[in-house]
Amino acid sequence: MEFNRISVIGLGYIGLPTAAVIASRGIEVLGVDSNQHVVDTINKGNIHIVEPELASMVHSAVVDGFLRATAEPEQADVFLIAVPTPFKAEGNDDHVPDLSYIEAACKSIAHVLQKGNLVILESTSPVGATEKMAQWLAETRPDLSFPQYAGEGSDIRVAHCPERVLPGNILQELVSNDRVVGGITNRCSTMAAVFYSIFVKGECIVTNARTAEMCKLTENSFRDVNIAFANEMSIICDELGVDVWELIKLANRHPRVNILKPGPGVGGHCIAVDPWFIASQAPESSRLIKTARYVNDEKPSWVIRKVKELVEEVLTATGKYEKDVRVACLGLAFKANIDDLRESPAMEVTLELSKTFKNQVWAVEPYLEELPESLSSNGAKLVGLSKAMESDVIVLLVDHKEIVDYPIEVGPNQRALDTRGVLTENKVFAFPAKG
Ligand code: SAJ
Repeated sequence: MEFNRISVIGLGYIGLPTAAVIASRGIEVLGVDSNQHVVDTINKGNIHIVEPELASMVHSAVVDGFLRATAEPEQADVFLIAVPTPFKAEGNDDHVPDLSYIEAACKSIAHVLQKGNLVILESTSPVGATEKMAQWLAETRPDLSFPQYAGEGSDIRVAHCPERVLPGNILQELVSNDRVVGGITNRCSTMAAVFYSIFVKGECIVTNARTAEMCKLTENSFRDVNIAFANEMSIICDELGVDVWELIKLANRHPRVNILKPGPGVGGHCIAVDPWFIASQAPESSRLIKTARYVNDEKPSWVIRKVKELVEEVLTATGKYEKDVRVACLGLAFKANIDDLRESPAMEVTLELSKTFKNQVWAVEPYLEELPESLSSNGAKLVGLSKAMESDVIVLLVDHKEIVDYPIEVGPNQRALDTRGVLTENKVFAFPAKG
């Protein structure tokens, strides 16, 4: 089978880098996105998201004629679906995944499908989504045979291959990570694995579609549960007067202990979302997974309470009026060294503080040129690190390189809450010292 023309449906944080990497191998890629602004931006050789090295890769791919964007699907050999899988409507306590974007993508490509095509779902999905996708395609194209009915000899092959790349390091991980490929049939899996081997240097490991779906959800749930443990330890240690950062360094000296880092909460659109896909399908049995979600979701409120206590301490120590206190929040992104504010616990903390302490919050975010309206409308101001050092309470929320490298000193009348362990001295001395 030849892979001469690849169509990527959904040109977001996963679809666009994937399209660019494939195009950089000299293969024709057609990117499809329903947002005309995204299509126009890419066709001009520009990008609408921030990811290291992506801009130059997309620019070259467009200029060299290997990457083109369009709002309407066209014929191709392989269709990669990388559309969002959010929760259903806001306020949905059951966190049921919304597959409507996948359904719409299937319906949009169905009319251009040809015998021999391979359709791969990359979106993180609940177990059974790939089977549903195959069903939606089959319903729209009764003239073609699909693997769920025709087995190995089907006209169209369908597989799931979840994306597993880390924002901030996407272009490297797209190539170096192993891929888990789960087809509706063995032939679907093999064909998808051969396709990925065009640009993936890691191994392509073959399984079935349901296991591949569950594998992705399991990876992110594993990380969420482990971060919840670290976050819970940080709260317990605060109560018991133990430095959690020193504690974790010491405990991690044990050969079978590897505790992750506490933080202000878990952000992003993956780790805080995917565990719910498991919980919504197995609600009775997912007790640990759900508890981890609650622990991580409650961490920003704990941070906010601690900051309010520190403001009280400053008032007592200095005799200042509350209206004269300044709170500096260092970092707004959902994690270090990226500009992404979506689902960011640092944003949640800063927003709440800016409402409580109107016109008194200073925010530092090296990756922003202006503050989001939600913060500026509450009188928060974007400042540099040196100005932030003049504040009364310093709240360190994101360990961006610029913040870690800055020599932060907390004066006698100042207070600091370090949610990322940046200010903690290295108190773990090995003896005899290794030279
Ligand atoms: N975090 C901590 N402490 C830690 C590690 C992370 O508080 O020790 C926080 C971060 O600050 C951030 C959140 O967790 O707010 C998530 O960050 P992350 O770096 O753990 O993960 P993401 O969301 O950027 O990417 C994850 C990755 N999954 C795993 O590492 C298992 C990535 O490989 C997936 O492709 C991605 O989710 C995805 O798209 O699903």
